[in-house]
Amino acid sequence: MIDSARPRERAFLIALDLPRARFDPEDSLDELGALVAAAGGEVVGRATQRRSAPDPRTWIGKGKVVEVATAAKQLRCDLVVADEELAPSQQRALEEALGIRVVDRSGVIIDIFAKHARTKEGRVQVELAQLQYMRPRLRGLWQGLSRLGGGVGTRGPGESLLETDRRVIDRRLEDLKERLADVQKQRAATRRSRSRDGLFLAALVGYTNAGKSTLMNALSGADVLVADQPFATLDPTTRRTTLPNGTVVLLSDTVGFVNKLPPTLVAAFRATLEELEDADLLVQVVDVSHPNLHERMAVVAATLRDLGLADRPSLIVLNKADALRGPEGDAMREALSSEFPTAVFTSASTGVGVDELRDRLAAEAMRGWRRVTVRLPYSAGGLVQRIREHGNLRSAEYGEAGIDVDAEVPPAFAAELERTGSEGSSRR
Ligand SMILES: Nc1nc2c(ncn2[C@@H]2O[C@H](COP(=O)(O)OP(=O)(O)OP(=O)(O)O)[C@@H](O)[C@H]2O)c(=O)[nH]1
Ligand SMILES: [Mg+2]
Repeated sequence: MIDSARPRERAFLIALDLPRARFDPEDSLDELGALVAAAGGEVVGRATQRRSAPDPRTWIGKGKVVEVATAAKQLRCDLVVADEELAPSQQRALEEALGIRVVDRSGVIIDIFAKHARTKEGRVQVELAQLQYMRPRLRGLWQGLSRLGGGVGTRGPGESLLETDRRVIDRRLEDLKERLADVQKQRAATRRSRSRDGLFLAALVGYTNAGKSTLMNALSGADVLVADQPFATLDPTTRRTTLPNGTVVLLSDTVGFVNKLPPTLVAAFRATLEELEDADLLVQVVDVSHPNLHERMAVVAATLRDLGLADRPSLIVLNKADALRGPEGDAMREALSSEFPTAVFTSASTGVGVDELRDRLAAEAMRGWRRVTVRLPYSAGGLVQRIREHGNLRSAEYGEAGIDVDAEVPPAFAAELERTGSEGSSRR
């Protein structure tokens, strides 16, 4: 939607100031500006309009249309970007009224995803979202083309051409959905084998650019991409890591959230987000250096609710704590400590607080573990190694009658050990 192959397209941003909006419109426009920049555009102007509701036809009101059209012309803009997903008819009407190409927030976000998708799965998901988004907007796209006066459709395309395109898109959508279903099957298989392994899974979630990937690297020695831009991570990564008490856990890094995440993207990335369904713990990473951190936390909470994950145990990590400097920073730190008494402060990029986070993860992983003392037959000696990996082996004594084991392990594993061994046969 934003052509990143050409010199940076000049964008004029518009937002509505509606009652009960989660973000202040100026803050939301700042964020939209960052999104437009990540998509390859350059912001040259912006405007907001206070309204009780969007104009059903052109989203912004009549007077504002004239104002924006004049400003955009003066600033030699290539496009106007609306800070909300517009109905296809609104987008068309606004384009006509302004006489300039109109892109909406969803279009920009989908663009960034398309730019950043690396794996086959990521590409399939993005294309699916793109086509679903574009399909009802085809007519507008065609009109845009004909206005450019290019060879195709200078006389305006016939409805039949549009129909052909819809059919092509529908066929492609079917194809993509099938491929995604295959991917989902594979994922489910991996998940099943992992759950058999019984490892504790902690998933890093949070607003985009909060530092999830940096934290993933700091905690697990992984080497996932870190970048100061929205949606650097699209494809989930899972790594095993050993915590201070010897516990092995899985850590999972995944796509970040943003305010007004396009519904077609959420649907298409369901497979990726399903990774979160298995998580024993959601590690909510918050960027404390951002002025809108509370609004962003509310977006994350709402997104988790939409994904059915509101009740999952979670641990709040207040990241980028190195940015809290001076008296103001100290006051902020204090306020956050009392607001989130169980949260951990970290600086993923300098490593401060990461050890404490490791300890907290270990404690979370051990919550609900049971202490078992059993005598295992030598034929089940392999279990001792598994205890080392998945639990805490306090002692193992190799006697004539078997191995006397004293350990703390996850409940399911405890039951398995008790079935295999003879109970209470060890000392104490
Ligand atoms: N000052 C400071 N910067 C940090 C810290 N942690 C991460 N960053 C920076 O924040 C930016 C985003 O970091 P990422 O780890 O890519 O963030 P993310 O949450 O994975 O972002 P997405 O994958 O895009 O959703 C990068 O420029 C990091 O270097 C921190 O503790 N302090
Ligand atoms: Mg990331």
